[in-house]
Amino acid sequence: MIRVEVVELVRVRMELVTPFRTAYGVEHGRDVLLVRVDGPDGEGWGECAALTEPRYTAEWADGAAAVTERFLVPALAVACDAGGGGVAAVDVRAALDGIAGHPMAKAALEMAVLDAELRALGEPLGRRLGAVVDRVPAGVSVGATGSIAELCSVVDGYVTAGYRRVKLKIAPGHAVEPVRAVRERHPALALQVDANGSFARSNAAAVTAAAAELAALDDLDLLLIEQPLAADDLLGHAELARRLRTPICLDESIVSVASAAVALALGACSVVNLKPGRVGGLLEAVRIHDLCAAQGIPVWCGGMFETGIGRAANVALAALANFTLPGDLSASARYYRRDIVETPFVLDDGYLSVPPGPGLGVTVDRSALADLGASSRVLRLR
Ligand code: NPG
Repeated sequence: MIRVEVVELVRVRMELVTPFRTAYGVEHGRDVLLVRVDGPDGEGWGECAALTEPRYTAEWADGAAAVTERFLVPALAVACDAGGGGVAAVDVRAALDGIAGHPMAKAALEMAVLDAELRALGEPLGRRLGAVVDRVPAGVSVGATGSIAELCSVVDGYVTAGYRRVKLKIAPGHAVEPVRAVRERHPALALQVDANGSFARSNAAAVTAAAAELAALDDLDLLLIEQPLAADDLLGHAELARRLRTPICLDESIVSVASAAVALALGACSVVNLKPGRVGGLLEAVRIHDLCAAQGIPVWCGGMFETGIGRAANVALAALANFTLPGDLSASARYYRRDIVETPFVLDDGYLSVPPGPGLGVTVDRSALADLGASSRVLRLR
């Protein structure tokens, strides 16, 4: 329980060190939305995973900032008034769910309250979530490249840097040849692919067409094939899972514990990519982790090019027992020339350390935010 008197919305544009191409388009950087809560018990930070445009899901950074200011902060204020001026992190999601949707915006606010609560208690986030390790294996997601030679060169660089798992983007017509080239170059590398739903088609032939092309991946010893079909096509994924040997993993389809339970019941996936923002918060992510653990379904932590703030939350989450596969958890330098936390994430023998300090365990570098031209809106709750 912490008393919240102020919510600050911080916006900052951060350019990626290299543009990142997916089926959604090319990401050159992020218009980051950070949320800071403050009050007599101290402050806490959260990061919103929404990107600049609503292409991955329906959320986007400006929309998340607007819904936070106009609806979520007032809802938090009502919860604080009911709680004698304070709110417990476990109650934030319920307090916000009178507003429909906007899971990434809600997740950022919950993260900020959780960070503040834990800092006040001197408790690390990992411990609160149930972490069982103090470091997690670093994985890297590689955007689509112009040529196979370029792709192999990029992968070589990450393998040399020590990354323990590589994820490649695939799409119809660009699924097998690039992946086979990387596999031939790195026979023992932990390798997986992500289609971001690009094999989806409007007709029932989607599964047949996808299976025809993706079947060739079954000989490449991949960890998984992520989200080949549309986010809402659970039956299609279940049919595809019956036709392929490589495990199917879902990302965009899994938006809550309830949707995870349906996906597992239908056999739509046998691995789950967990992203706190996509599912509406770290605490919902833990509930999905627990559901999957009970059914023997491994999970791993996905990424949305987070800054050191969101990455600290992801690394703590990825330290839970059923995160048995490396996540899209890379060093700060893989994303940004300069991170906005005082201790950027660096690879150590292919691992990222879970920050040991209270709360997120990172300190926001406000001078870096100022240098990057960050803007701020301070909202008073009372
Ligand atoms: O390393 O944080 C990271 C990025 C990981 O590939 C990554 N994100 O499909 O999960 C994804 C992908 C992505 C999502 C890319 C949305 C672009 C938009």
